[in-house]
Amino acid sequence: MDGAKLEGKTVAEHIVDFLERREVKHVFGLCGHTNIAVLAALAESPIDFVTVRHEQIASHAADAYARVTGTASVVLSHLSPGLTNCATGVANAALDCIPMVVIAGDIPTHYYGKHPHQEVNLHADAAQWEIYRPFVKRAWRVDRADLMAEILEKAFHLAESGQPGPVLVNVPMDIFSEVIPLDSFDRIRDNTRALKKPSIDDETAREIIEALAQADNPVAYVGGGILLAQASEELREFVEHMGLPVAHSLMGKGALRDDHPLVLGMTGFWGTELVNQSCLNADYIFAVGTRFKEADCSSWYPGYTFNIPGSKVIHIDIEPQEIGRNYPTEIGVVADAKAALRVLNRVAREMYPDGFKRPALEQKIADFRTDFKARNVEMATSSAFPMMPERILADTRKALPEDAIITTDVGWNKNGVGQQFDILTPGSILTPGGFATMGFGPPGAIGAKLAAPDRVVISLVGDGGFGQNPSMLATAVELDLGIIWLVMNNNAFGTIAGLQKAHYGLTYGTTFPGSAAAPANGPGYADIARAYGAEGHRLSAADELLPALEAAIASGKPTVLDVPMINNPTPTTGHWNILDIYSPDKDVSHVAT
Ligand SMILES: Cc1ncc(C[n+]2csc(CCOP(=O)(O)OP(=O)(O)O)c2C)c(N)n1
Ligand SMILES: [Mg+2]
Repeated sequence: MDGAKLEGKTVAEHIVDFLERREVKHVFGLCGHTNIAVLAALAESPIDFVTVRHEQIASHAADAYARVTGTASVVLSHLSPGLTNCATGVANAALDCIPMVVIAGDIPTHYYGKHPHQEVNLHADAAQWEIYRPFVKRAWRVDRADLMAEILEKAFHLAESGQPGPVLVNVPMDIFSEVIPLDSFDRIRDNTRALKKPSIDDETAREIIEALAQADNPVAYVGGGILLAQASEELREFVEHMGLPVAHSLMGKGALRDDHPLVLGMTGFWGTELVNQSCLNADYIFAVGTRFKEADCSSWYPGYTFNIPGSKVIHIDIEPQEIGRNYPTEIGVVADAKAALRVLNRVAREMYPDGFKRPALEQKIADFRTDFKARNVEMATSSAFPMMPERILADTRKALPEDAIITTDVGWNKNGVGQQFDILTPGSILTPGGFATMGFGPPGAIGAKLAAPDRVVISLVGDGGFGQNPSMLATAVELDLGIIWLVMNNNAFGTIAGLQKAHYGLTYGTTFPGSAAAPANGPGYADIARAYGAEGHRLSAADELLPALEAAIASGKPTVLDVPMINNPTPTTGHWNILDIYSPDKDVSHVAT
């Protein structure tokens, strides 16, 4: 050790100490000349650095990791192209309210504005941090080493509190290497690491219970806020006591197990008739942890998913901006879902000890499920090859244990999964809801597996989505992560191909050459997997899928299953406003192929 190290430590070393004290176990990222001081400090730490081949993989993996652990994940990025590569995953996390702290290296402070290597300086000097402003909760450029302790602490607090989300701590590389006193972080050492969350008062709770008790057709409508607050148990207790049927947004999927007798299903574009009709007929909508966004509300057109006004809205959310944004709200409450539901459960039991039972409603839900399954059975058992998407989903559900973690991408794997794939453990589906990012699922599975190594992790992904980030296989193989990537290969950006066909009668720029059965020039995903050192299998008959999945689970090896699939759109009873943009005055259905 040299003399300077005896009296101080570099900022990079302090940062790593701080992360250790916060019990961070993994940092996701990619190197560059601006962040190797941090990597050198990480090399001496029990924290594992998960190195990737593209920064988007780091941010998607970190996003999924935070979804599973429930705490802020950490990304370490290089400057400029590293940070912009990383941006899509950070924005994806932001739109789904996922806590994340991105630490990025930047040009040295003494070269601000001189155009040092890779500086972003077109509108302001050393301005790369501003690129993140529209999607992070806050971006800091750290211009003085002695501010690092309090900025890092604020960064974690902000990422995890209120409506969670990513933050950026942008650090000029000379600051990482500055030596500061050993006690520089002492003043924050004894601060609490977690903040208490806001709840609801008894008076408002009574008002809500009374409104729901008097309602004829109340419906609970829940979103990802339930899962972020880890409030599934409190939700279950409340809806069972009040006899409320439960509709959910895409992000709210799995808030209650899908086979719970009160679950209606996912609303919106890809909702079923039961859920959309139940919401339309509701006199009260009891909404928790949701933002009523377009896809979940059939573009807010009356008559498809919600009929508001008409139905009255009670809305509980941690973020005031979400309340009343799209629909008039009768009672709005800013509160954490878990804290609020705890109070509501206590007050409901005080006011109505016997609770409410709606056997006719439960029967209606059960009948619909039986009927839906019966209507789907032909497709769900079809031996057609390329396979029917319904059969792929049915066989996958059969092969997986109840607590398997499923990452989706966008396409059939998200819309069809939201509609007809039962999630049986809260928080076990990770989906890119707000940003709908093609390419999220495969690297997301890496983060999920690192966070929950003992659980089966599968990425359901389209061929388009898999093509976005195949180099994530390098990381999975290096870390020997037994993940399964099931490529639902319809040889197309199928979801968009379906829309284009419906409105323009063609598929130009939306399908790939060749066919799903015999891709003339298409990539061989199984070959790609094997080239990276993973297992890779291309299926040649529908009956091969279930055994292939079982074998992949049993092997515990990283495995890509390339599954040829018919390019049929996900059926829907909802509505999407783009119909009126592309085909005004025509009765075009997005179900058409
Ligand atoms: C990064 C990104 N680019 C483009 C889109 C628009 N988009 C939505 S679905 C889709 C097609 C996805 O294709 P694939 O992964 O093969 O799934 P499929 O629709 O065929 O089931 C595209 C391009 C997007 N959501 N994200
Ligand atoms: Mg596809």
